[in-house]
Amino acid sequence: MKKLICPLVMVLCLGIPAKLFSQQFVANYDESKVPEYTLPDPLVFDDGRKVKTVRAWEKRREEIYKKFEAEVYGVSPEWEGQIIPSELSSSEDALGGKAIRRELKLTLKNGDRSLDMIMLLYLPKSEKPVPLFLGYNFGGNHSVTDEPGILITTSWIRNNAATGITENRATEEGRGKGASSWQAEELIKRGYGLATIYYGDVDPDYDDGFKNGVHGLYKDVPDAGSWGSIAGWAWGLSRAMDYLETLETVDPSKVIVIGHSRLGKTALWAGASDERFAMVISNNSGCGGAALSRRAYGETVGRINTSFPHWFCDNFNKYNENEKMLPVDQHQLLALIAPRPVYVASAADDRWADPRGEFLSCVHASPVYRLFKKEGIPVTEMPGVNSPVSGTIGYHIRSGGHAVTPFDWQQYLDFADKNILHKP
Ligand code: GTR
Repeated sequence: MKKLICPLVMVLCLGIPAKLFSQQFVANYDESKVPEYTLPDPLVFDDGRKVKTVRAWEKRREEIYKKFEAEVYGVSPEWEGQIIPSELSSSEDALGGKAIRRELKLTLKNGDRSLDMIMLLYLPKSEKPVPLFLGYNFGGNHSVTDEPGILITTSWIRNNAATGITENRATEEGRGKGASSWQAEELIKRGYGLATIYYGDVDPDYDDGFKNGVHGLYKDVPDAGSWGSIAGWAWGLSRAMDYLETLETVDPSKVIVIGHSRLGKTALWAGASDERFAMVISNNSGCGGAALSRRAYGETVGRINTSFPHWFCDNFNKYNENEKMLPVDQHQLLALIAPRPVYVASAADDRWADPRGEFLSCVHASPVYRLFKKEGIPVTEMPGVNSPVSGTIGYHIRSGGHAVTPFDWQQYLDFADKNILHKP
Protein backbone atom coordinates (compact mmCIF):
# COMPACT_ATOMS: atom_id res chain seq x y z
CA MET A 1 0.00 0.00 0.00
CA LYS A 2 2.71 2.42 0.66
CA LYS A 3 6.06 3.60 -0.32
CA LEU A 4 5.96 6.67 1.78
CA ILE A 5 9.62 7.30 2.15
CA CYS A 6 11.93 7.35 -0.79
CA PRO A 7 15.14 5.32 -0.33
CA LEU A 8 17.34 8.42 -0.19
CA VAL A 9 15.33 9.92 2.66
CA MET A 10 15.47 6.57 4.46
CA VAL A 11 19.24 6.45 4.15
CA LEU A 12 19.51 9.94 5.63
CA CYS A 13 16.92 9.48 8.35
CA LEU A 14 17.57 5.94 9.42
CA GLY A 15 21.30 5.75 8.95
CA ILE A 16 21.14 2.64 6.78
CA PRO A 17 24.24 2.15 4.66
CA ALA A 18 23.46 3.18 1.08
CA LYS A 19 25.07 0.02 -0.28
CA LEU A 20 22.16 -2.01 1.11
CA PHE A 21 19.88 -0.54 -1.48
CA SER A 22 21.95 -1.75 -4.37
CA GLN A 23 22.80 -5.07 -2.76
CA GLN A 24 21.05 -8.25 -3.87
CA PHE A 25 19.50 -10.10 -0.97
CA VAL A 26 20.77 -13.64 -1.50
CA ALA A 27 19.02 -16.37 0.49
CA ASN A 28 21.17 -18.50 2.80
CA TYR A 29 20.32 -22.22 3.02
CA ASP A 30 23.43 -23.25 4.91
CA GLU A 31 22.88 -23.86 8.65
CA SER A 32 26.58 -23.19 9.36
CA LYS A 33 26.14 -19.67 7.97
CA VAL A 34 23.28 -18.75 10.27
CA PRO A 35 24.66 -15.81 12.28
CA GLU A 36 25.12 -16.07 16.02
CA TYR A 37 22.24 -14.34 17.69
CA THR A 38 20.70 -13.59 21.06
CA LEU A 39 16.94 -13.49 21.17
CA PRO A 40 15.11 -10.83 23.15
CA ASP A 41 13.69 -12.53 26.24
CA PRO A 42 9.89 -12.34 26.41
CA LEU A 43 10.08 -12.66 30.21
CA VAL A 44 12.44 -9.74 30.87
CA PHE A 45 11.14 -6.16 30.84
CA ASP A 46 13.03 -3.52 28.85
CA ASP A 47 14.39 -2.17 32.14
CA GLY A 48 15.83 -5.58 33.06
CA ARG A 49 13.20 -6.71 35.60
CA LYS A 50 12.17 -10.36 35.31
CA VAL A 51 8.57 -11.37 34.69
CA LYS A 52 7.55 -13.85 37.36
CA THR A 53 3.77 -13.67 37.43
CA VAL A 54 0.92 -13.67 34.92
CA ARG A 55 0.08 -10.16 36.11
CA ALA A 56 3.57 -8.91 35.31
CA TRP A 57 3.38 -10.69 31.95
CA GLU A 58 0.27 -8.66 31.04
CA LYS A 59 2.41 -5.50 31.36
CA ARG A 60 5.37 -7.01 29.53
CA ARG A 61 2.99 -8.22 26.83
CA GLU A 62 1.94 -4.63 26.22
CA GLU A 63 5.60 -3.60 25.85
CA ILE A 64 6.23 -6.33 23.26
CA TYR A 65 2.98 -5.74 21.41
CA LYS A 66 3.73 -2.03 20.99
CA LYS A 67 7.13 -2.82 19.47
CA PHE A 68 5.58 -5.20 16.93
CA GLU A 69 3.10 -2.49 16.06
CA ALA A 70 5.66 0.30 15.77
CA GLU A 71 8.47 -1.59 14.04
CA VAL A 72 6.98 -4.55 12.17
CA TYR A 73 3.30 -4.58 11.20
CA GLY A 74 2.26 -0.96 11.84
CA VAL A 75 -0.48 0.50 14.00
CA SER A 76 -4.05 -0.27 12.92
CA PRO A 77 -6.72 2.32 13.65
CA GLU A 78 -9.56 1.85 16.10
CA TRP A 79 -12.82 0.71 14.57
CA GLU A 80 -15.86 2.72 15.47
CA GLY A 81 -17.83 2.11 12.30
CA GLN A 82 -20.76 -0.10 11.47
CA ILE A 83 -20.95 -3.52 9.84
CA ILE A 84 -24.00 -3.97 7.66
CA PRO A 85 -24.62 -7.59 6.59
CA SER A 86 -26.73 -8.61 3.60
CA GLU A 87 -27.26 -12.14 2.36
CA LEU A 88 -26.18 -12.76 -1.23
CA SER A 89 -26.98 -16.47 -1.49
CA SER A 90 -27.82 -19.46 0.66
CA SER A 91 -28.35 -23.20 0.57
CA GLU A 92 -29.85 -25.42 3.24
CA ASP A 93 -28.42 -28.47 1.48
CA ALA A 94 -24.82 -27.75 0.79
CA LEU A 95 -21.97 -30.28 0.58
CA GLY A 96 -24.25 -33.21 -0.20
CA GLY A 97 -26.89 -32.13 2.33
CA LYS A 98 -24.55 -32.07 5.30
CA ALA A 99 -24.14 -28.30 5.64
CA ILE A 100 -25.80 -24.93 5.49
CA ARG A 101 -24.12 -22.42 3.22
CA ARG A 102 -24.43 -18.63 3.23
CA GLU A 103 -22.71 -15.84 1.39
CA LEU A 104 -22.85 -12.54 3.21
CA LYS A 105 -21.81 -9.16 2.01
CA LEU A 106 -20.41 -7.33 5.03
CA THR A 107 -20.33 -3.61 4.37
CA LEU A 108 -17.90 -1.85 6.69
CA LYS A 109 -19.08 1.72 7.00
CA ASN A 110 -16.86 4.39 8.47
CA GLY A 111 -18.65 7.73 8.12
CA ASP A 112 -19.01 8.39 4.41
CA ARG A 113 -16.45 5.71 3.46
CA SER A 114 -17.22 2.02 3.03
CA LEU A 115 -15.73 -1.31 2.02
CA ASP A 116 -17.47 -4.58 1.13
CA MET A 117 -16.09 -7.96 2.05
CA ILE A 118 -17.88 -11.16 1.17
CA MET A 119 -17.91 -13.97 3.70
CA LEU A 120 -18.59 -17.55 2.63
CA LEU A 121 -19.95 -19.46 5.59
CA TYR A 122 -20.43 -23.22 5.89
CA LEU A 123 -22.04 -24.56 9.05
CA PRO A 124 -22.76 -28.13 10.07
CA LYS A 125 -26.42 -28.84 10.77
CA SER A 126 -26.35 -28.57 14.53
CA GLU A 127 -28.72 -27.75 17.36
CA LYS A 128 -25.95 -25.98 19.24
CA PRO A 129 -23.65 -23.08 18.29
CA VAL A 130 -20.59 -24.53 16.56
CA PRO A 131 -16.84 -23.94 16.78
CA LEU A 132 -15.52 -22.48 13.56
CA PHE A 133 -12.37 -21.94 11.50
CA LEU A 134 -11.96 -18.44 10.09
CA GLY A 135 -9.41 -17.70 7.40
CA TYR A 136 -8.78 -15.84 4.20
CA ASN A 137 -8.54 -17.57 0.84
CA PHE A 138 -6.17 -16.67 -2.00
CA GLY A 139 -8.34 -17.57 -4.99
CA GLY A 140 -11.78 -16.11 -4.25
CA ASN A 141 -14.61 -17.78 -2.30
CA HIS A 142 -15.60 -19.75 -5.40
CA SER A 143 -12.23 -21.54 -5.24
CA VAL A 144 -12.89 -23.00 -1.77
CA THR A 145 -15.35 -25.71 -2.88
CA ASP A 146 -16.69 -26.67 -6.30
CA GLU A 147 -20.29 -25.75 -5.44
CA PRO A 148 -21.77 -23.87 -8.40
CA GLY A 149 -23.84 -21.44 -6.32
CA ILE A 150 -20.89 -19.51 -4.92
CA LEU A 151 -20.30 -16.10 -6.48
CA ILE A 152 -17.11 -15.49 -8.41
CA THR A 153 -15.15 -12.70 -6.81
CA THR A 154 -15.15 -9.41 -8.70
CA SER A 155 -12.28 -8.00 -6.65
CA TRP A 156 -8.78 -7.46 -8.06
CA ILE A 157 -6.90 -10.77 -8.19
CA ARG A 158 -3.36 -11.65 -9.21
CA ASN A 159 -3.05 -13.07 -12.75
CA ASN A 160 -2.62 -16.85 -12.76
CA ALA A 161 -2.62 -19.02 -15.87
CA ALA A 162 -3.48 -22.17 -13.86
CA THR A 163 -6.79 -20.72 -12.71
CA GLY A 164 -7.55 -18.77 -15.88
CA ILE A 165 -7.01 -15.34 -14.36
CA THR A 166 -6.00 -12.67 -16.82
CA GLU A 167 -6.51 -8.93 -16.48
CA ASN A 168 -6.78 -9.40 -12.72
CA ARG A 169 -10.32 -10.83 -12.88
CA ALA A 170 -11.37 -14.27 -11.69
CA THR A 171 -13.44 -16.59 -13.89
CA GLU A 172 -15.44 -19.81 -13.65
CA GLU A 173 -12.21 -21.73 -14.29
CA GLY A 174 -11.08 -21.10 -10.71
CA ARG A 175 -14.10 -22.78 -9.13
CA GLY A 176 -13.05 -25.43 -6.62
CA LYS A 177 -9.36 -25.04 -7.48
CA GLY A 178 -8.45 -24.45 -3.81
CA ALA A 179 -10.77 -27.14 -2.41
CA SER A 180 -8.02 -29.48 -1.23
CA SER A 181 -6.50 -26.63 0.81
CA TRP A 182 -9.80 -26.19 2.66
CA GLN A 183 -11.23 -29.67 3.25
CA ALA A 184 -14.69 -28.22 3.82
CA GLU A 185 -16.48 -31.61 3.93
CA GLU A 186 -14.05 -32.93 6.52
CA LEU A 187 -14.49 -29.86 8.73
CA ILE A 188 -18.26 -30.20 8.61
CA LYS A 189 -18.05 -33.94 9.31
CA ARG A 190 -16.03 -33.20 12.43
CA GLY A 191 -18.50 -30.59 13.68
CA TYR A 192 -16.74 -27.37 12.70
CA GLY A 193 -17.97 -24.44 10.66
CA LEU A 194 -15.85 -22.57 8.13
CA ALA A 195 -15.92 -18.85 7.42
CA THR A 196 -13.70 -17.59 4.65
CA ILE A 197 -13.19 -14.32 2.80
CA TYR A 198 -11.16 -13.51 -0.29
CA TYR A 199 -8.23 -11.54 1.15
CA GLY A 200 -8.20 -9.10 -1.76
CA ASP A 201 -11.63 -7.81 -0.69
CA VAL A 202 -9.97 -6.38 2.40
CA ASP A 203 -6.77 -5.11 0.86
CA PRO A 204 -5.67 -5.82 -2.72
CA ASP A 205 -2.21 -7.40 -2.61
CA TYR A 206 -0.18 -4.80 -4.46
CA ASP A 207 1.62 -1.60 -3.61
CA ASP A 208 -0.78 1.19 -4.50
CA GLY A 209 0.47 4.05 -2.34
CA PHE A 210 -1.85 3.37 0.58
CA LYS A 211 -5.12 4.20 -1.12
CA ASN A 212 -7.45 1.28 -1.54
CA GLY A 213 -8.80 -1.55 0.63
CA VAL A 214 -9.05 -0.99 4.36
CA HIS A 215 -6.66 1.93 4.16
CA GLY A 216 -9.24 3.81 2.15
CA LEU A 217 -11.70 3.60 5.04
CA TYR A 218 -9.68 6.24 6.89
CA LYS A 219 -8.70 9.79 6.04
CA ASP A 220 -5.50 9.76 8.12
CA VAL A 221 -2.25 10.48 6.35
CA PRO A 222 -0.04 7.42 6.88
CA ASP A 223 3.42 7.56 8.44
CA ALA A 224 6.27 5.06 8.78
CA GLY A 225 4.51 3.33 11.68
CA SER A 226 1.08 2.97 10.04
CA TRP A 227 -0.48 -0.37 9.19
CA GLY A 228 0.74 -2.33 6.20
CA SER A 229 -1.35 -4.91 4.36
CA ILE A 230 -0.74 -7.74 6.86
CA ALA A 231 -2.06 -5.54 9.66
CA GLY A 232 -4.93 -4.54 7.38
CA TRP A 233 -5.82 -8.16 6.66
CA ALA A 234 -5.58 -9.00 10.37
CA TRP A 235 -7.86 -6.07 11.13
CA GLY A 236 -10.34 -7.46 8.58
CA LEU A 237 -10.38 -10.78 10.48
CA SER A 238 -11.38 -8.85 13.59
CA ARG A 239 -14.26 -7.27 11.67
CA ALA A 240 -15.28 -10.75 10.51
CA MET A 241 -15.20 -11.78 14.18
CA ASP A 242 -17.42 -8.78 15.07
CA TYR A 243 -19.98 -10.20 12.66
CA LEU A 244 -19.60 -13.83 13.78
CA GLU A 245 -20.29 -12.72 17.35
CA THR A 246 -23.77 -11.67 16.26
CA LEU A 247 -24.71 -15.15 14.99
CA GLU A 248 -26.57 -17.58 17.21
CA THR A 249 -25.30 -20.51 15.16
CA VAL A 250 -21.62 -19.87 15.97
CA ASP A 251 -19.90 -20.18 19.35
CA PRO A 252 -17.79 -16.98 19.49
CA SER A 253 -15.60 -18.43 22.23
CA LYS A 254 -14.47 -21.15 19.81
CA VAL A 255 -13.34 -19.27 16.72
CA ILE A 256 -10.00 -20.52 15.35
CA VAL A 257 -8.08 -18.22 13.04
CA ILE A 258 -6.06 -19.93 10.31
CA GLY A 259 -3.88 -18.82 7.41
CA HIS A 260 -1.29 -20.05 4.93
CA SER A 261 1.91 -18.23 4.01
CA ARG A 262 1.35 -14.43 3.92
CA LEU A 263 -2.04 -15.21 5.37
CA GLY A 264 -0.33 -17.34 8.05
CA LYS A 265 1.62 -14.22 9.05
CA THR A 266 -1.75 -12.47 9.06
CA ALA A 267 -3.37 -15.14 11.26
CA LEU A 268 -0.59 -14.80 13.85
CA TRP A 269 -0.87 -11.01 13.97
CA ALA A 270 -4.67 -11.30 14.18
CA GLY A 271 -4.32 -13.73 17.10
CA ALA A 272 -1.88 -11.42 18.85
CA SER A 273 -4.02 -8.32 18.25
CA ASP A 274 -7.41 -9.74 19.08
CA GLU A 275 -7.76 -11.99 22.10
CA ARG A 276 -11.23 -13.10 21.03
CA PHE A 277 -9.58 -15.66 18.74
CA ALA A 278 -9.49 -18.87 20.75
CA MET A 279 -6.75 -20.57 18.76
CA VAL A 280 -4.34 -19.66 15.96
CA ILE A 281 -2.90 -21.75 13.12
CA SER A 282 -0.05 -20.59 10.93
CA ASN A 283 0.72 -22.80 7.95
CA ASN A 284 4.14 -22.24 6.33
CA SER A 285 4.13 -18.60 7.48
CA GLY A 286 7.91 -18.07 7.32
CA CYS A 287 9.57 -14.65 7.46
CA GLY A 288 7.45 -12.09 9.31
CA GLY A 289 5.33 -15.03 10.52
CA ALA A 290 6.55 -17.82 12.78
CA ALA A 291 10.20 -17.94 11.61
CA LEU A 292 12.87 -16.25 13.72
CA SER A 293 14.11 -13.19 11.82
CA ARG A 294 17.57 -13.29 13.41
CA ARG A 295 18.40 -16.60 11.73
CA ALA A 296 18.23 -14.85 8.34
CA TYR A 297 17.72 -18.28 6.75
CA GLY A 298 15.74 -18.47 3.50
CA GLU A 299 13.71 -15.31 3.09
CA THR A 300 15.21 -12.40 5.04
CA VAL A 301 13.71 -9.15 6.28
CA GLY A 302 15.52 -7.23 3.52
CA ARG A 303 14.25 -9.60 0.89
CA ILE A 304 10.63 -9.57 2.01
CA ASN A 305 10.57 -5.78 2.26
CA THR A 306 12.01 -5.50 -1.22
CA SER A 307 9.56 -7.94 -2.82
CA PHE A 308 6.53 -6.85 -0.82
CA PRO A 309 7.00 -3.24 0.30
CA HIS A 310 3.33 -2.96 1.25
CA TRP A 311 3.09 -5.90 3.69
CA PHE A 312 4.77 -4.34 6.74
CA CYS A 313 5.10 -0.80 8.06
CA ASP A 314 7.89 1.30 6.62
CA ASN A 315 9.84 1.19 9.90
CA PHE A 316 10.47 -2.51 9.24
CA ASN A 317 12.91 -1.44 6.49
CA LYS A 318 15.35 -0.38 9.23
CA TYR A 319 16.07 -4.06 9.79
CA ASN A 320 16.82 -5.03 6.19
CA GLU A 321 19.87 -7.32 6.54
CA ASN A 322 20.13 -5.84 10.01
CA GLU A 323 17.94 -8.28 11.97
CA LYS A 324 20.00 -8.14 15.13
CA MET A 325 18.74 -4.60 15.73
CA LEU A 326 15.10 -5.70 15.78
CA PRO A 327 13.65 -4.95 19.22
CA VAL A 328 11.52 -8.13 18.93
CA ASP A 329 11.71 -11.51 17.26
CA GLN A 330 8.98 -13.83 16.08
CA HIS A 331 8.94 -16.18 19.11
CA GLN A 332 7.55 -13.17 20.94
CA LEU A 333 4.72 -12.99 18.42
CA LEU A 334 3.74 -16.54 19.41
CA ALA A 335 4.15 -15.57 23.08
CA LEU A 336 1.61 -12.76 22.58
CA ILE A 337 -0.96 -15.47 21.83
CA ALA A 338 -0.35 -17.27 25.17
CA PRO A 339 -2.05 -18.96 26.91
CA ARG A 340 -4.27 -19.68 23.90
CA PRO A 341 -3.31 -22.67 21.76
CA VAL A 342 -1.23 -21.99 18.65
CA TYR A 343 -0.13 -24.41 15.93
CA VAL A 344 2.83 -23.79 13.64
CA ALA A 345 3.34 -25.98 10.57
CA SER A 346 6.32 -26.19 8.25
CA ALA A 347 7.02 -28.15 5.07
CA ALA A 348 10.35 -29.89 4.47
CA ASP A 349 10.84 -28.50 0.97
CA ASP A 350 9.73 -25.01 1.97
CA ARG A 351 13.20 -23.90 3.03
CA TRP A 352 12.38 -20.35 1.98
CA ALA A 353 10.13 -20.22 5.09
CA ASP A 354 12.89 -21.63 7.37
CA PRO A 355 11.25 -24.66 9.03
CA ARG A 356 13.88 -24.77 11.80
CA GLY A 357 13.32 -21.07 12.54
CA GLU A 358 9.57 -21.75 12.77
CA PHE A 359 10.17 -24.62 15.19
CA LEU A 360 12.60 -22.61 17.34
CA SER A 361 10.01 -19.86 17.72
CA CYS A 362 7.74 -22.44 19.35
CA VAL A 363 10.53 -23.49 21.72
CA HIS A 364 11.36 -19.91 22.73
CA ALA A 365 7.72 -18.91 23.18
CA SER A 366 7.16 -21.83 25.55
CA PRO A 367 8.45 -20.17 28.77
CA VAL A 368 5.50 -17.75 28.53
CA TYR A 369 3.08 -20.66 28.25
CA ARG A 370 4.72 -22.29 31.25
CA LEU A 371 4.12 -19.13 33.25
CA PHE A 372 0.42 -19.89 32.66
CA LYS A 373 1.05 -23.51 33.75
CA LYS A 374 0.59 -24.69 30.17
CA GLU A 375 3.02 -26.94 28.45
CA GLY A 376 4.04 -24.89 25.40
CA ILE A 377 5.81 -27.24 23.01
CA PRO A 378 6.81 -30.52 24.69
CA VAL A 379 10.18 -30.99 22.92
CA THR A 380 13.34 -28.96 22.35
CA GLU A 381 14.74 -31.03 19.47
CA MET A 382 13.10 -30.59 16.10
CA PRO A 383 10.81 -33.58 15.39
CA GLY A 384 11.23 -35.71 12.27
CA VAL A 385 9.19 -35.23 9.14
CA ASN A 386 5.48 -36.07 9.50
CA SER A 387 5.77 -36.53 13.29
CA PRO A 388 3.57 -33.86 14.90
CA VAL A 389 4.19 -32.79 18.51
CA SER A 390 1.85 -30.77 20.64
CA GLY A 391 1.23 -29.26 24.02
CA THR A 392 -0.56 -25.93 24.00
CA ILE A 393 1.79 -25.13 21.14
CA GLY A 394 1.63 -27.63 18.30
CA TYR A 395 4.18 -28.13 15.55
CA HIS A 396 4.88 -30.37 12.59
CA ILE A 397 7.12 -30.47 9.58
CA ARG A 398 5.41 -32.28 6.75
CA SER A 399 7.08 -33.79 3.71
CA GLY A 400 6.56 -31.80 0.52
CA GLY A 401 6.37 -28.15 -0.39
CA HIS A 402 4.68 -24.85 0.36
CA ALA A 403 0.94 -25.68 0.58
CA VAL A 404 -1.93 -26.62 2.88
CA THR A 405 -2.64 -30.32 2.53
CA PRO A 406 -5.13 -32.85 3.97
CA PHE A 407 -2.30 -34.01 6.30
CA ASP A 408 -2.00 -30.46 7.68
CA TRP A 409 -5.75 -30.29 8.23
CA GLN A 410 -5.81 -33.62 10.07
CA GLN A 411 -3.35 -32.19 12.59
CA TYR A 412 -5.28 -28.91 12.93
CA LEU A 413 -8.54 -30.73 13.50
CA ASP A 414 -7.00 -33.08 16.09
CA PHE A 415 -5.38 -30.11 17.84
CA ALA A 416 -8.69 -28.20 17.75
CA ASP A 417 -10.57 -31.24 19.11
CA LYS A 418 -8.14 -31.42 22.00
CA ASN A 419 -7.97 -27.71 22.80
CA ILE A 420 -11.23 -26.17 21.58
CA LEU A 421 -14.02 -28.65 20.91
CA HIS A 422 -13.76 -30.29 24.30
CA LYS A 423 -13.15 -27.01 26.12
CA PRO A 424 -15.94 -26.45 28.68
C1 GTR B 1 6.34 -15.59 -1.00
C2 GTR B 1 6.85 -14.76 0.14
C3 GTR B 1 6.60 -15.49 1.41
C4 GTR B 1 5.22 -16.08 1.51
C5 GTR B 1 4.63 -16.47 0.18
C6 GTR B 1 3.11 -16.56 0.09
O1 GTR B 1 6.65 -15.09 -2.23
O2 GTR B 1 8.20 -14.52 -0.06
O3 GTR B 1 6.90 -14.65 2.51
O4 GTR B 1 4.36 -15.25 2.20
O5 GTR B 1 4.96 -15.63 -0.84
O6 GTR B 1 2.38 -15.82 0.74
O7 GTR B 1 2.67 -17.37 -0.71
